[in-house]
Amino acid sequence: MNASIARMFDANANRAREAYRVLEDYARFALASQPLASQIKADRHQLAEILKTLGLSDSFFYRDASGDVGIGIKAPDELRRRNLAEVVAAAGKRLAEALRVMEELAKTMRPEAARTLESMRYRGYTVEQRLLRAAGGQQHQQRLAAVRLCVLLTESLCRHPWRKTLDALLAGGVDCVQLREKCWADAALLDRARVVVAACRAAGVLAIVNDRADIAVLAGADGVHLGQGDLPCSEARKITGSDFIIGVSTATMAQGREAVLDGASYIGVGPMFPTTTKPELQVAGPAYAQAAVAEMPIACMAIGGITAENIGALTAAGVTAVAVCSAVLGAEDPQAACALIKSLMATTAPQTPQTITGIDKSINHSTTLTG
Ligand code: TZP
Ligand code: MG
Repeated sequence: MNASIARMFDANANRAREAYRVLEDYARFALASQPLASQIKADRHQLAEILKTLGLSDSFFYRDASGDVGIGIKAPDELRRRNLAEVVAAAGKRLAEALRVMEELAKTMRPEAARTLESMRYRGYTVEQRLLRAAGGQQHQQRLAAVRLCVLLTESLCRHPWRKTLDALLAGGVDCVQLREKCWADAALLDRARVVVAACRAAGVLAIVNDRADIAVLAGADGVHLGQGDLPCSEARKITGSDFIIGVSTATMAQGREAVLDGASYIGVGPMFPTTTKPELQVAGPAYAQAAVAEMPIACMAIGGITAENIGALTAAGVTAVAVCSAVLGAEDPQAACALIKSLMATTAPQTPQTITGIDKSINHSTTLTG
């Protein structure tokens, strides 16, 4: 046994084991994700097997911590982690580095072991990405679970000037504003989005842009809302990153499930009732909302033709969040219309998003991640 190789292997096996432990504990205790935790545990055990096949199980005999010249060398960022997501990211990076070093060393011994270490490194990237995505998703779920009323803001549907209307929504207790201007030029949409985002941020209200992930990101919005014909959620995430709300319109359970697996933060469910705002759509009805709320592990926002008069059918179906357009924008008093809908929603219990355990089905897929 080459002592230098054994010593390097020992150091990097320790690094990898520690990193696996951090990731595993995060999956287990923070996310309660059984599939992710067991995947990480399986890889940790596979590392022990590799060490065995390379005859390195006892490499700790070569350990010499007191003679390690690198022990006092510290980078300034090593002691700084702002949140759990940064702890996970640091562990993911350490894992990849350690596996890469072992992979190179294994090439001098058994190329098959090097290949296995390489595939473990790639699995590590995927697991880290999934953990971080789920971490971002958890924060979103908390904010989205508190949403009772989202208003879709379209200037042409406002009875009063749009800016006054926005102020009325904010004063009326809206929880989320979705800017929905379908045919505007990009520059005008970006300008409008920036104004809406600033006003919402000042009021502590979520701001979402319809259709356009690029404009949503540029405007500093909290999220983007996508229809069935827009960018798929997993593609939009390449623009927005994981720390961004993505809502997806759905009209059936199949579309709802697909949106969840594609990484949506919430789904719009509808239309609940006939609507003049989007008359071409077939009504999905409160039965769909009821089924979606019962099954989906993410927030569900009922939408389409919702008014103070028909909202009772939705609250009775377990709906806790509604998205409304014409009933508020076209009201003589949009502030009062918001406040009324909010009060009708107030008696509903908060949505309790499930852990990601229930939707985390594609752990062995190397493609799209969920969470
Ligand atoms: N998606 C499904 S129904 C709908 C959208 C955008 C329209 C919602 O507007 P309204 O006026 O509240 O029916
Ligand atoms: Mg759209």
